[in-house]
Amino acid sequence: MAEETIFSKIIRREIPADILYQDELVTAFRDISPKAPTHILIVPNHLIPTANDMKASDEPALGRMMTVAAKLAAEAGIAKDGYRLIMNCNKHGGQEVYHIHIHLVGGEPLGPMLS
Ligand code: DGP
Repeated sequence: MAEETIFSKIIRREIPADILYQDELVTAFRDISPKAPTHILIVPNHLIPTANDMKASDEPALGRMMTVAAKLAAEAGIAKDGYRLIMNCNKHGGQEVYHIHIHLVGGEPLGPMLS
C-alpha cells in the first residue's frame, strides 16, 4: 500500500492550499513554489504514486486531469500564448511528491524544455 503524501491532505482540505478546482475525480491547486506566473498542480483525488503506477482503471481521472488543465489555462488567460503541461516521474524525472500531478506552467515564455 503506497504512503499518502501531503497532497492527500490538501485534497481532503485538512491543510490549506489555494484550490482552484475540485470535483469527484481531481483537484487543482496553486504550487507552493511557483516557477512561472501561472503554476498550478492538477492531481487525481485517489493516490497514484508515479506515472509507472497508472492503470486502465485510472483513465477517467487521468483524462479529467488533462481537460481540467486546459480549462484552467483558459481561465488563467494563458491558452492563446501557450503553456506547458509536465508530469515528472521518479528520481531522474525530478519527482518530489509521490502522488502524480500535472504541472500547468505558463504566463511567460518558458524557453527550451530541457534547459
Ligand atoms: P514534483 O517535483 O513534480 O514532484 O513537484 C512537486 C511540486 O509540489 C513542487 O513544485 C512543489 C509542490 N508542493 C510541494 N509541497 C506542496 C504543498 O504543501 N502545497 C503546495 N501547494 N504545493 C506543494
